[in-house]
Amino acid sequence: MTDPVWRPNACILCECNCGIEILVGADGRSFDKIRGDKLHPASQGYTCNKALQLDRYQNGRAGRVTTPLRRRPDGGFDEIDWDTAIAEVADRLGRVRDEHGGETIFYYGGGGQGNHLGGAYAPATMAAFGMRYRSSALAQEKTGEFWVSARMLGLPTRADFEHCEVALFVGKNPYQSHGFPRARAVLKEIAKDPARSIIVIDPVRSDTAELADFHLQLRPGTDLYVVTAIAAVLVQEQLVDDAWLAAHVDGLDAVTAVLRDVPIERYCEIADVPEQLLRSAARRIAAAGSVAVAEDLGVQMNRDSTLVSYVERLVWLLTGNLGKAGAQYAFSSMSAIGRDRGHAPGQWPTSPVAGAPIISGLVPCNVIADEILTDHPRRYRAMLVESANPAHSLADSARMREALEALDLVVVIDVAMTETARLADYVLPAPTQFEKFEATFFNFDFPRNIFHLRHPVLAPLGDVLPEPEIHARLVEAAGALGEDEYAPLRAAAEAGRAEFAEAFLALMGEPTLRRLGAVLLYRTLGPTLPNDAAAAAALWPAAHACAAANPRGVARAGYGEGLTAGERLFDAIVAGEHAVVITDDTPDETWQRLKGRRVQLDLPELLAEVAALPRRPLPDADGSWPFVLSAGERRAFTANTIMRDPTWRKRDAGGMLRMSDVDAARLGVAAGARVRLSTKRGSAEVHVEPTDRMRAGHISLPNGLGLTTDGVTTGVAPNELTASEDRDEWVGTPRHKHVLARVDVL
Ligand SMILES: Nc1nc2c(c(=O)[nH]1)N[C@H]1C(S)=C(S)[C@@H](COP(=O)(O)OP(=O)(O)OC[C@H]3O[C@@H](n4cnc5c(=O)[nH]c(N)nc54)[C@H](O)[C@@H]3O)O[C@H]1N2
Ligand SMILES: Nc1nc2c(c(=O)[nH]1)N[C@H]1C(S)=C(S)[C@@H](COP(=O)(O)OP(=O)(O)OC[C@H]3O[C@@H](n4cnc5c(=O)[nH]c(N)nc54)[C@H](O)[C@@H]3O)O[C@H]1N2
Ligand code: SF4
Ligand SMILES: [Mo]
Repeated sequence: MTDPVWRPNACILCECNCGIEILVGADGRSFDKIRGDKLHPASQGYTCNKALQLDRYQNGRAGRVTTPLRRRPDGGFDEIDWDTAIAEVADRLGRVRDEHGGETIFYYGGGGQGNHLGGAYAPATMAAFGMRYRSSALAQEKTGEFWVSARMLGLPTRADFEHCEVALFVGKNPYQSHGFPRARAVLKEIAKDPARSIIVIDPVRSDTAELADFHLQLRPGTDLYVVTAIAAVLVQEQLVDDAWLAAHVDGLDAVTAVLRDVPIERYCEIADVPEQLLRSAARRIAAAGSVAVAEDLGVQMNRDSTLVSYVERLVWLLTGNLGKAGAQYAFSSMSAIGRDRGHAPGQWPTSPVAGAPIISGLVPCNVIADEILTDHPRRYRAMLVESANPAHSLADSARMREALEALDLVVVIDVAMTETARLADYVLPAPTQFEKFEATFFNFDFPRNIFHLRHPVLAPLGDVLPEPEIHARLVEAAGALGEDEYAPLRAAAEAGRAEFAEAFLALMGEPTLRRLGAVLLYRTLGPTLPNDAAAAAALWPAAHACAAANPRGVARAGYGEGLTAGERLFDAIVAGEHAVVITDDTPDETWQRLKGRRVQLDLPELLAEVAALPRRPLPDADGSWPFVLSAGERRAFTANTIMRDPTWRKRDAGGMLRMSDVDAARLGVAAGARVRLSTKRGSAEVHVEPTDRMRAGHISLPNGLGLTTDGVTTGVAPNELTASEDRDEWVGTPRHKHVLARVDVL
């Protein structure tokens, strides 16, 4: 692979996964140049500043692990071979299962921003060892939104910013964090078009707010007052879309009754937002032909997060912004992410120790340590971590470390010696995302949705194994699958895809085999796939499920109809190195996906909270914690903990604490001054960046810093300062953006 050709792939640093082309150097390893891939159907050649730094992930001081490791009693690690690693890990997982039950082995992760293909094989490993409980980062951000969506609409939605008249961002800074294709370009297009508007609700004058026509720069943590006031303006000024509501929703009267009584002026005072500005923004939403809305961590990791997700949906539903161009839409998908059943509280499944709600199959991240650090008989005893760094990314890192140390066994599958891997008993090293087949399931675009199976662009370094192979070997070592199951399927696969489908479906009637299905496919269908793409085998049922669930969009994308459509879709995904369009929808497809269901506006428990809001006491000012800290802001050079080489940051190298220049002047600190930042949970030294973009009393730290590479730690790890009990009342998501704090000048 040393020919100097541009090889198509994707950026792995945020969920957009923009298509890129990489020019691999003559050494066969260095990324000499990276550019946007114009043929990519979603990103169309776009990248942001971060993609150009991907060589630092592949070849930088990234702390790569290139051979399996086993921890010694003294805390050091020994290199071991794969046969030993797999045999010992399977044996020790088996012992935990035999002594305490498989459900005490917890699975965490399954993919970062760019790699979900390996995680698609994890359910087989879970089945082989009787594992039941799992979680991932989604359970510290999106589960509130999933739950509210499931109950109101029965499915998740996204928004069409490219075609909207008005874009509304609630606690979301897409100029830096993206979240939809070509975000910076789309934002600039809206900003310069006098017929279109951007509305931003954010206490910070973020890069997105800089482009906004309406910036509601609220007091941190008061979003519930602001979104409720906006919804109330719609009702009280009779700006709701009555005809649309009559045709599509239930529960309007209950919602109207609550919103009619909302004291808008008082809520604006509480949030410190000018009432006229808020009313104008609400009127702009009502007058628009289409409104696209995104909420994100600024509210999802904050006070009242689930309630805000609910009321924010009321705002766009009251104005009829669903199922038309430029508004919210239901998307096609190759996975079931976020497609939950909308259990009412009391009916949802719960975690074994803390009794926390399990939404979308995920235990809330903030209770994981509680589920371990206890003498409860059902506590977790072991953990398998795949492509995640919970010792860094979950609330209260100190307690998380204690929890990991308390387990009988921790196994980490990663590319690097992360904060979590250092605490593991075994580290199983994987090829990087450019050394293997990889894909993500975070594609929710509309009207044309895509899927991208990325091919390896260089050879794996050292003695690493791709995740599907690791899972297959663990499943086999557990004795769950072997030649007895593989042989007949292999024979069928050699006879042809139709014969294979028949043989495979016959086996899937057996529930145990069904859960092992991904590995069965990998070992039997896998070897028949072109380009050695065995890892893509798990996409075969996914393609069929996508074709069955989205027949019109799949047909319009050119794959035909009926059973052959799934087969053709799969073949197209596997055939080339470029992303393919999987569905090509018409704007009304959302209504087909809703299948005639009416939208439920009245979620009684949540609406009762909104009704009670006027009587809710405001939090007392706490003189010992005068600041609100947002712990984990997305900036120009942050990318969760995927980039471990600190030199990738071209600006803000050490991750400054941003603070309003008013506070900086009051404290007498200049740019770059060192201060001590403390919360009830921890304290750290950090440099200050005074800015006129922040409100007095609000401070902000970047996410993904505080990583230790080559023994050097750069910046502050935000979760040294957060506490796991600071979480949402409903779904348990953390309040990382609202941590009470103190700043002492050094
Ligand atoms: N550059 C970069 N991009 C990324 C990532 C990255 O690490 N770096 N990570 C990716 C991931 S995993 C995710 S989940 C997304 C997250 O993307 P975002 O949610 O957009 O990112 P954040 O910067 O965490 O928070 C967004 C905004 O919330 C605001 N905020 C803080 N407090 C409040 C409040 O009280 N109310 C309101 N309304 N807003 C508030 C902040 O000022 C900030 O502008 O980004 C993705 N994209
Ligand atoms: N205080 C605070 N905490 C936060 C946030 C915040 O805003 N504030 N944000 C939260 C959010 S939204 C998120 S999404 C999480 C992110 O946190 P995590 O879900 O823990 O994941 P990442 O930091 O993205 O780390 C991904 C891991 O994958 C590894 N990796 C990279 N490529 C591969 C590969 O090919 N195979 C394998 N097996 N591993 C690979 C990387 O080395 C890294 O260890 O953090 C959360 N934590
Ligand atoms: S970090 Fe930038 S280039 Fe990479 S996927 Fe996200 S938006 Fe695209
Ligand atoms: Mo995230």
